[in-house]
Amino acid sequence: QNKEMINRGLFILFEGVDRVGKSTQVQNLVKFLNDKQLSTKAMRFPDRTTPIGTIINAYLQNSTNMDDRALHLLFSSNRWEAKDSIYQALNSGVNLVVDRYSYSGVAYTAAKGIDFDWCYACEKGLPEPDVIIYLSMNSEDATKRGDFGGERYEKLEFQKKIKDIYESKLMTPKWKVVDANRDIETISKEISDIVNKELDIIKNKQISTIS
Ligand code: 2DT
Ligand code: MG
Repeated sequence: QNKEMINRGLFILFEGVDRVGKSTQVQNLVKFLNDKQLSTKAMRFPDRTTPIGTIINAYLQNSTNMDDRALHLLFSSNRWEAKDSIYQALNSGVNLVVDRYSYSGVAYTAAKGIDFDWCYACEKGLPEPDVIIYLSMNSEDATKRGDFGGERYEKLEFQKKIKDIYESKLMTPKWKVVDANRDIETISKEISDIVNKELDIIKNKQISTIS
């Protein structure tokens, strides 16, 4: 009976290519919400701490090779294995701020030339984010940022393909596009304004699934 009195948590997702500042903005939003006494947790995909995540990590760090579709299914499994804990958090009123999810999965594998619908199929049925914040930036500028180039996918031409798939095939009018080529505080302020608005609208809606 107590359960009905708890508003469910919001599922807030950050998407975008490498080095646009997703992790920084996730941290800032988690802090912003917790400071408002709204219990909030960060989550990220791939979750490299699970057995499946360990295999993914080895691939990303170039220490193993793998068939592209086999790898894609591992990234997807890495979300399916988190499904119960996602529902558990949201249903107990905890907001989740998530760094990458199904849309990264589709964009990165489809950018290798693998059929878009095939890539999307294994995501269907996963809990769907309430808010998707897409950090947008010119690929040349993103690739010049610190630390770029260390992992498998961090090559300019590939990053451009990923950006194109996000923007021409995945993005819907529901996505909030945020210009990531500004200072951190300006971006954080825009994002917290967006989330503040969504908090009231969404908290009474049921969690949907990706279809
Ligand atoms: P980070 O740099 O954010 O740790 O991501 N990726 C991610 C995929 O190819 N498929 C997926 O499903 C996900 C979630 C994006 C590591 C890299 O893994 C890519 C960059
Ligand atoms: Mg990375």
